[in-house]
Amino acid sequence: MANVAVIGAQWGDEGKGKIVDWLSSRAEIVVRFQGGHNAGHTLVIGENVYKLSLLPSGVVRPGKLSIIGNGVVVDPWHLVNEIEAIQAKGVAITPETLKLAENATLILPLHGVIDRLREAARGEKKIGTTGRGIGPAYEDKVGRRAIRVCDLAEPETLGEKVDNLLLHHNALLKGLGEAPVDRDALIKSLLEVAPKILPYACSVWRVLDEAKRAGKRILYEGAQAVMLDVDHGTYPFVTSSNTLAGQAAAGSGIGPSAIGYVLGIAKAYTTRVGAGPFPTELKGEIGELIGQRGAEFGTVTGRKRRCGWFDAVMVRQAVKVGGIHGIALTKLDVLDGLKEIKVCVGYRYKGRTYDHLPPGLLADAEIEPIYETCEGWQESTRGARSWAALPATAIKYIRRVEELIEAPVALFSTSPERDDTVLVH
Ligand code: 2SA
Ligand code: MG
Repeated sequence: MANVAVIGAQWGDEGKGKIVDWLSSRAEIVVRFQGGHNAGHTLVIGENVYKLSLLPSGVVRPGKLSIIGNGVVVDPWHLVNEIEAIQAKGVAITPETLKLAENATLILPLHGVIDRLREAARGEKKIGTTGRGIGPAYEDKVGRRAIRVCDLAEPETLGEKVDNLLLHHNALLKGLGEAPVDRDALIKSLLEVAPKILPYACSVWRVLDEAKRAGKRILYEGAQAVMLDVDHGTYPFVTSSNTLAGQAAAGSGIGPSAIGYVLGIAKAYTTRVGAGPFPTELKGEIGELIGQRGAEFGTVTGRKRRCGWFDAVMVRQAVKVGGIHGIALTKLDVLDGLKEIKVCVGYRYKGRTYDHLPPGLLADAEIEPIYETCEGWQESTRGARSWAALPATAIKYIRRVEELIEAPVALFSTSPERDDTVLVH
């Protein structure tokens, strides 16, 4: 197996965690390269359920090296809590098994405050963020005023950096009539958390370079998805990072040739959490049914996910812009028993048809999906462990999806269990 990058091909929650966990049995290193604790993965391993949001999914497998790359925004307090929660389940996490990029940007409490204030101010027009401070932290990074992991190791210059940061934020907070951030309290809490995360900090690029030269297999674990990418997604209803596989290189400090195979994850239907356009959304009974059966609630915030039919136009675009070689199709079993299954093959808008997502029109509710109807299957596919165990109509559905998205379905999965993952090609 070459190195693999796993990315979401829709709007997130496609089941990346499960696939990454499954693939990590064949890799030595698992790397997160963007996003932060806005991601949410639920791993079901035997009796144990692990909820991860910042730690790479390989962390629950003994003997794997987990890496948090520089492209990730790291809330140090959250990181400590998550490490402790996973350790409490008997999983060993040590500076030998977890490496944190010293040049990663920190999420500070003020970022969460700003995120939530802005969302409240937008009212009806809110993005529907996770409220975790992701956007404001990336803004500070690009604005060249962020506090980074390595800054925690230099208490003598931390005050200066915090002053530079607050020069920006306190002026804005004042304008909004909000209390300014207390400089000394922020420095104190950063210095308190520092000894808990600094043992994991290192030059991740060097670790990866050595791994690459030693021929170790690397798995890059994307968070969120192509349609939430800040450039290629349904802007402005996106997250604040690049979620494409290309970011795996920049977000961890390794050249693009070290990425290898790009696996996109897509559900056999579509979900979205948060606001923004969703042409194939089903607001009635079928949408409810899919949501119930698929247990479609956010891992991080518990928010109910919006559900709809598979949008082949959107996934095809994700395949192209994401450089996706193959798709892992998940949650096929959720569609069991439906008489008919629809697939979006184009959009209609003001009398014109489109075979792609027009960036300027997307936010318009008037955009209408053009559907093709596939025959459903009455048999249960839950836990199917081979291609042969699938009903003929389910196979036909998968084949049609492959044609429409112009990429092969390389894997499919039919339950949250680690072993119910089938390699097709
Ligand atoms: P943010 O917080 O700034 O990244 O939010 C911006 C948009 O990105 C969406 N987003 C997500 N969508 C799906 N899943 C995500 N992670 C959690 C999960 C979500 C949860 O895996 O279940 O628990 O609610 C995720 N993270 C960000 C978000 O909904 C906004 O549309
Ligand atoms: Mg998730």
